[in-house]
Amino acid sequence: MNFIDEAYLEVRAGDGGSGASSFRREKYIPFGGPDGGDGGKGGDVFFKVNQNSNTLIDFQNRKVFEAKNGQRGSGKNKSGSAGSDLFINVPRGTVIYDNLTNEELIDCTDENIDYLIVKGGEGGHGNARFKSSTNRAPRKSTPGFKGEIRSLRLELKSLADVGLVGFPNAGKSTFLNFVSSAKPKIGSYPFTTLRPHLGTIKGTESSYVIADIPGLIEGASEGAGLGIKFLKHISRTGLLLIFVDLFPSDDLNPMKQIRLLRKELEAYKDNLTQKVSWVVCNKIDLLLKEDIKNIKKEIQEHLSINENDIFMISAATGEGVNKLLSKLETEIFKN
Ligand SMILES: Nc1nc2c(ncn2[C@@H]2O[C@H](COP(=O)(O)OP(=O)(O)OP(=O)(O)O)[C@@H](O)[C@H]2O)c(=O)[nH]1
Ligand SMILES: [Mg+2]
Repeated sequence: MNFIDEAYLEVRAGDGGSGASSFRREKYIPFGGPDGGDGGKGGDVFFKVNQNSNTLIDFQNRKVFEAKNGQRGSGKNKSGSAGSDLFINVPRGTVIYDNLTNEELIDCTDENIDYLIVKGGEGGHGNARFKSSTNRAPRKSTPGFKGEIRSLRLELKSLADVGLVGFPNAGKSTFLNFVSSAKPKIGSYPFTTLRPHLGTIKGTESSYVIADIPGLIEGASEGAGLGIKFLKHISRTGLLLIFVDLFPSDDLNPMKQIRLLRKELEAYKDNLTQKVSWVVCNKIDLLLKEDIKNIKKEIQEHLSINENDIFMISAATGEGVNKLLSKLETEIFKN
């Protein structure tokens, strides 16, 4: 599985080059003045969003990222050249923390921005700078300044508008396959999905993104199953779809599923229950019309969920899916 959503690394900006101490030496000018140039500035380090990447796997092996040092100055007032900057590509939605203080530094969301993380040191001054009326032949020059160094933690929190949560096998991936061109694997066994998948839905006016994550099970918040570590990928979505399996293989009836899922979401640190969440009951193709109606009523009444927030669909046949999609679009773009 080459999906990695956390990484640790060190970034080092380049040091400034030192200033030169030098005197003009030319024919016929026996005592030339100081002509040592300044050192070049060290390179900066930036983060940049790479839209084609969705994992931090590149940081598994490489831990140190360094920009180039500035060159030293030289005679004839020649400044050293600046060290080149370093650009580190990360997936969209990567949040960068200071690993020592845990402070959030940058949220890499915009592919048009170069996010500066550490600044290169300024170059030192050459001795030409120190010439004055009282000292016409200074030897003094200064070293360059050190580049900044920072130890970082990177966390990928996918950016999606809608998140799918549900027990394994509820049909989340089948749904994403049906509505988008994303192709997460579908399986008749639990834990088919092992990493988040993002699918883009082309709405009537704009597109939006749905995130499918691995299924949750009871006790997920305490680490059971694949645990809740993937919930961070839906922590930034405005809307959650709680996927319910209407044809579960065990005794997890729909009401039980919703109750347990709500409990796990509540236990998550960002308290995901504060989001807008709708209930999506899947696999209606396997049930009688009468039963579908009753289940919906039961959910409405026993869990006090608004009728408009419950959807009965079949991700296999597509029944009810268009209605859900059009409501989703309205909700997402209502502002
Ligand atoms: N009859 C019927 N079967 C469905 C429907 N949706 C999904 N399935 C089946 O249910 C099984 C599980 O589907 P997945 O989409 O892999 O379920 P998931 O929720 O993504 O499961 P995990 O990745 O394990 O969390 C597969 O065998 C699907 O073919 C549906 O609407 N009707
Ligand atoms: Mg799946």
